[in-house]
Amino acid sequence: MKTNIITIFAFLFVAVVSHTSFAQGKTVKANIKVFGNCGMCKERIETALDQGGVKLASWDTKTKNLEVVYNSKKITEQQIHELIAGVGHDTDKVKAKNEVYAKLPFCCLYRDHDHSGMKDDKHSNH
Ligand SMILES: [Cu+2]
Repeated sequence: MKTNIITIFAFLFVAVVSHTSFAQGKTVKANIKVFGNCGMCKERIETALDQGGVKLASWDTKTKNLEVVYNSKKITEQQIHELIAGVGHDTDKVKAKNEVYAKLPFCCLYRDHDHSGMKDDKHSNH
């Protein structure tokens, strides 16, 4: 009988410890390829990620790389992809819906035009 009680306590201990580490979550850093053109895209992408759980989101207009730091307990990488696609930007995993993409300003239509050689100030007043 005594062994049984010890076993139960051991199980409880393991359960409490694993639950605690899950509750705290983990800070995860990820690099995600996000398609876009200009400074407006950058603002749109980063604003979409202005969410609880996202600690840092920085998109580079030239490399199309999004650096994101998030708490894995509050948000998943999949949700981050969906948030970006939700504002009209394709990622390497999730594509934006055509109707959302079609509403983007002309200069942001990255599927049809490549503005990588253009300076941002040339199309900031559209
Ligand atoms: Cu843009």
